[in-house]
Amino acid sequence: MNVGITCYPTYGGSGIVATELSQCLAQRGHRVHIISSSMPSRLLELGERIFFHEVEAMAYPLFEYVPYDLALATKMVEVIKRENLDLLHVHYAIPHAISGYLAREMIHPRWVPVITTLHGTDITLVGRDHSYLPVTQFGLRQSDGVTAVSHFLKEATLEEFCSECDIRVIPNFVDVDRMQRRFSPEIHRRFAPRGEKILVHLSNFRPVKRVDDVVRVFHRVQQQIPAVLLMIGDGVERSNAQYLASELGIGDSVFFVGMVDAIENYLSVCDVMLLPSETESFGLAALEAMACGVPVVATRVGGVPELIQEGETGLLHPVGDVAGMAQAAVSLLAEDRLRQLRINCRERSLEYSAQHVAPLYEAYYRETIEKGVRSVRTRGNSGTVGVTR
Ligand code: GMT
Repeated sequence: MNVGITCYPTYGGSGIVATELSQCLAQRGHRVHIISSSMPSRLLELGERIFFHEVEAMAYPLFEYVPYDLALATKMVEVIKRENLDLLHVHYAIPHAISGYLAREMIHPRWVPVITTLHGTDITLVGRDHSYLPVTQFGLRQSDGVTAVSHFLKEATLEEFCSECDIRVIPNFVDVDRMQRRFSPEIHRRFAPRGEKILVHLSNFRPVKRVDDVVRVFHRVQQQIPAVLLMIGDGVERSNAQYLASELGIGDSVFFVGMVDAIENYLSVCDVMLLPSETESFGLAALEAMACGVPVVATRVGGVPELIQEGETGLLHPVGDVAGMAQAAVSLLAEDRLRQLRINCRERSLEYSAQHVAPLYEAYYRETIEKGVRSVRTRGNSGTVGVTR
């Protein structure tokens, strides 16, 4: 197949999933065209079957905001026509589903299906805001296929956005060959020279991640056992978290390493991940940690309980339960328990391997194309309607 993929290129779960999927599809023989504002941060390299098309959105003094969604739709049309795409797959509904819809209408009477993958905050946070809700609903209804990364997200979407939408759950996945525990004594020594336990948090440091809670949980843990905290990623809440760590007198034990390329090298030296989010539709960072044998202390929100099995691969607590999460982390860090948890985590992550999940997307692509071709035929090539149950 010849597939167009659109995503946010920045450090965030939806962009990571889209990029990993692109690489996977290319390895499986498809031609993949990434259409985005810049090269996705996780894209390791372009290859024979993977191409990048940059969206150039012209600024003009009249525009207070550059109309990126229109420039994206225009680029989509250009790529569909020039590269003869079979399908457009957009990640994160806002505004990508709308740009995809516009592109599909602009190429009429030709037709390519648009599949929208919902990642979480496009429904649970941003999409829910009245300034975006009707247009997000419209984008979903007009998509030829909609997928969600967890059952939680599917149900939330059906309930609040589109009760008649037919949504396929295709979970997030991880490249289990790349993401695996390869312990580096050098990296371990750099952060834990006295053999301290290493707790880790990995995110885009948005308010929804409750990064302050990470620091507060760690503060309690290190009062009980020698430990350090590795903060991987970057975002608006980083400086607040840094300030809090120094206020609590633990600044020297908290390492903010920013965005790093090979996160598996860092995760491989860690003992427990902290993910105290307000909401989390899936929790890709948790899956990546698990693939590297790291159990997770998280909040019991959204799709997290679908991934993390209580007591087997981690422990879950209510949002804001700093004391509970600290106790949970201490209990997981007991050496005997940790050994078994590491094995469980790795085993669980194998159920979410790219080898398992990429074929689900492929099958869905084929189904959607086939369904669309049929519907175009029956409607005399007059375009498609949105997918309904
Ligand atoms: O972080 C966001 O605001 C959006 C998105 C992203 O791009 O990181 O995160 C969501 O998508 C990830 C990939 O599917 C999921 O693993 C995250 O759970 C989800 N974030 C939230 O629901 C907060």
